[in-house]
Amino acid sequence: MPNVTFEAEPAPLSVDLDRAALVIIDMQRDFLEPGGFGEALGNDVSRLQAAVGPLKQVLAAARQQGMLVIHTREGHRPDLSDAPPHKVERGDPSTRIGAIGPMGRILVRGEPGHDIISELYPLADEPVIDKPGKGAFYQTDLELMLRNRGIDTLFVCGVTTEVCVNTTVREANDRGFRCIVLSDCCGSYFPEFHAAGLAMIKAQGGIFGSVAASKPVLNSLASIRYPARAAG
Ligand code: TIU
Repeated sequence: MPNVTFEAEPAPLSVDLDRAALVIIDMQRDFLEPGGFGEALGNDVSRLQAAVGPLKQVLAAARQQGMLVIHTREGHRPDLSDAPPHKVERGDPSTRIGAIGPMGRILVRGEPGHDIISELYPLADEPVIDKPGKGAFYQTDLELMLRNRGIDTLFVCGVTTEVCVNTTVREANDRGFRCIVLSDCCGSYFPEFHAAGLAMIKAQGGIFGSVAASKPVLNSLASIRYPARAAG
């Protein structure tokens, strides 16, 4: 596959698509719909919806290019044995992790609220990483999967910008992966944290990675011309 080049901050990038993956962080009903973990934390979950449309387009383009697509979900085993007590004990007991909400038990694997929203639902051959923490590398086999496929660059999208996206990017950066965060494909309950989360990644010459809008990346992907196949 050819390289794609596009505008990004702090500097334009050229990426070898054979070595790139799209990593979609925690686009789960528990974060985006009423009655889940995000709302239990006191947030207006509708603020995350803006990322869905652009992310849908990026997901379609990545699939068309045959790029590796990985989805993550934050959540815990039904017995909560992998949930740190200090994480579980936060907030009102009726809305804590494991409590029963309108979409099933909050942030528990296998419950409707834990699953990925229908608009971005994984295909059967796309790995889904179930993670107990904010970062996608902590206590998961994500790094092994990426190394096995020779991936060195991650396009990172999802929610929330300053929590699970930022934590994952920092983990990836320390492991030697280049991260490109697609700004309009991420979302936060707090607009100011979204802006600060992106600013922290690209500051100081790209201390954790790069930030790009989805449009230039999509345009660059769409401009790829493959050599015509020989007839017969
Ligand atoms: N609360 C918040 O902003 N985020 C999380 O708890 N998890 C993720 O970001 N996925």
